[in-house]
Amino acid sequence: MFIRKNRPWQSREADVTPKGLYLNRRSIIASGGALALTGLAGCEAQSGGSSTAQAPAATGTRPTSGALDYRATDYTVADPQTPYPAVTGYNNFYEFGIGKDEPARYAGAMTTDPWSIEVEGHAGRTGRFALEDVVDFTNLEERIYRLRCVEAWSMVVPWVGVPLSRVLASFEPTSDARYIQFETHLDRDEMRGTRYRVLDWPYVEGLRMDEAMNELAFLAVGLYGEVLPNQNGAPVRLVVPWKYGYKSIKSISRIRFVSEQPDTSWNLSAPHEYGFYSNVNPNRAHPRWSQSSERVIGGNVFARRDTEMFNGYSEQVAHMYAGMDLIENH
Ligand SMILES: Nc1nc2c(c(=O)[nH]1)N[C@H]1C(S)=C(S)[C@@H](COP(=O)(O)O)O[C@H]1N2
Ligand SMILES: [Mo]
Repeated sequence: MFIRKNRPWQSREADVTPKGLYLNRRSIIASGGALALTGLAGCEAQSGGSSTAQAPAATGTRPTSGALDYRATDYTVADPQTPYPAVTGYNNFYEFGIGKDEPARYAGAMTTDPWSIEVEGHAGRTGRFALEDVVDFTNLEERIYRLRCVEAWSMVVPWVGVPLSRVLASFEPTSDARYIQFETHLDRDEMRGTRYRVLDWPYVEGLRMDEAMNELAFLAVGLYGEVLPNQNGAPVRLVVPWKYGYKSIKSISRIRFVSEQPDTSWNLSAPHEYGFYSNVNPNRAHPRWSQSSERVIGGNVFARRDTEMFNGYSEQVAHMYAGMDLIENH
């Protein structure tokens, strides 16, 4: 179905695209006070552990490599899927470095088995759950979604996973749970990028409860029909296709049901540039570049397309923001 050897796309991109054409966030690191490269912060590393609690609707087993069983769905787009070498070779996962090629080179060091998720806050079922007790690997589906990075590039990725709403409901959130915060695993030894304070680790993200329960919000455990590669956020990551890519937090190890709008990593680091909502919006330029179009990764180096409101998912999500000023609430 796809060719992995030689990484044809990767070499083409690296060799041909002039450096100055990249839109990225490295300039923040050079200029941002909060982002000084001051080394280790002394946080205690977390580690996976055994399950002590059992969530409903999961079978307790999961494959850790190779093909997954899943079914197709109607969630797809007209544009071609981004080739596998690009999806798995051009990544943002700052815990492994800020270069696009660094996650593929270094994320293999991350231990993903065993994996557990700590569930906290306003929910009936809290505690530490093994991943295989949170996600039912016998009931996976494929969703082909657009991914739009705030850096003005995009991909189309065939994810495999489960609706986020199903997983969240299994924890029986109470009426005080108005937002959800997600946290990425943090292991200072295995995640070499975390020795630099480019962000305040661990990486955190969040959604309003209705956003989290929206039909499009997805928890991915695979792509292209196989177990998620580490660089794409193994063993479980969020996919929120109508928001900029940084909302789709990788390698989730903690879920908090909270009543107030939670901290999110990019908002903490540069609030003027990255808001809590981060809905894809071609009408709101990033302070340092336009968001009206995007570079299509994986094909012709110069291929571009117009960016769509909510990344093309208005029909499913626009109602959640009725009456809101989406420039102010960016
Ligand atoms: N923990 C964590 N999650 C993360 C990031 C990160 O640096 N750390 N980068 C985000 C950004 S900016 C994007 S565009 C997507 C990229 O996902 P992909 O590499 O699977 O395409 O992951 C998001 N999730
Ligand atoms: Mo991104």
